[in-house]
Amino acid sequence: MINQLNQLEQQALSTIPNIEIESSLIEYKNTLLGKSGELTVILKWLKDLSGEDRGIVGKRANEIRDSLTLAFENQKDSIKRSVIESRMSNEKEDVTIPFSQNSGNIHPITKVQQEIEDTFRRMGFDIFESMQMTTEYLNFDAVNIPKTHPARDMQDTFWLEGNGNVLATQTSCMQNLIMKHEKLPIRAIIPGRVFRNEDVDATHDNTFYQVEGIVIDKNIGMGHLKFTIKTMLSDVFGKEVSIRMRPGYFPFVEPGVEIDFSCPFCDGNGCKICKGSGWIEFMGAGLIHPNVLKEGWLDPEVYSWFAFGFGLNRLVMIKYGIPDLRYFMNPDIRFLKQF
Ligand code: FA5
Repeated sequence: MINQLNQLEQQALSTIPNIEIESSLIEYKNTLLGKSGELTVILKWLKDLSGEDRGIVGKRANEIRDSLTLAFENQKDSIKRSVIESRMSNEKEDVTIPFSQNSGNIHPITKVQQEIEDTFRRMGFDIFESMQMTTEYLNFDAVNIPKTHPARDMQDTFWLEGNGNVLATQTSCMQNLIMKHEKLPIRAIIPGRVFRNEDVDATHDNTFYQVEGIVIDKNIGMGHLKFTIKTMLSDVFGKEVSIRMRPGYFPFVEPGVEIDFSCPFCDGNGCKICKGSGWIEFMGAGLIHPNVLKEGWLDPEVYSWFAFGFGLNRLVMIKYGIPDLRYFMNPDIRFLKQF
């Protein structure tokens, strides 16, 4: 029986390396090691042998099963390798195909955001990214909008289940963190994605982008705010624009202002884009409210400040004449290719 086993092993070990197709290898393995394979059948006969013979034959049969199993594994690996090698040598890349054919574009919102970041960097500002998910405290309480304040209703909020967290409704949710954790003086802009539980139409989405700005330094006033916004908008439109301020209400600034800029398409003379007024309503801003400063551990005796926040989608719509803000979230390549 030992001879029979040795013969079986020899024959198998010389056959296995010549099998080049994986399915044939599996088939051959079954004829030897499968349920009714040759070696399995021999192992079944063991029980009919006497004690001493059973030990000797059993040991040899198990050795052969291990050596064949290893040989099958090695051959399987080698078949796989040669399949990959032959594909690699046959499937050569065609370097003549123009590779720009399907390349993407930078989204217009990202493009304008990057331009704005460059302008602010030149003015010595740091750039922080706003959080998309935040706490009720940072989004509301820390910026002077306590629970009972009617201003909470101005921003329809997506509340997250369970813990009082929210999807950020405004990039102003970063004000408190920056005041507490950044070294003074602070000059920062904070672009970010915000969410409001609003009905979607041509000028309102439930997901949009804002850019927040905070300056905390000595001897800062409205003139600095005006210069900063004028510089940014003149860069965005590639020509000098004028700025005007009107009183505006936001709980986190006092005094608060609404900022408009002169229409860059008609130079303030009146056209379709500015609805004949020569001005485009743009953003909220003001000097930071004392309650917000106290909440941010700052001493109003030494420093002065301003903050502003605007909708990036709206600015991009004006810059490129985009009639409907729903295009921004729509992955239509014909829209995106224009920028
Ligand atoms: C704010 O969110 C204030 N945090 C801005 C601010 C910061 C004021 C610092 C003063 C100081 P408001 O809710 O107006 O303000 O939103 C700011 C801008 O976001 C709007 O002018 C508008 O351009 C844009 N916006 C608001 N709601 C939507 C919406 N549903 N879809 C698209 N853009 C929107």
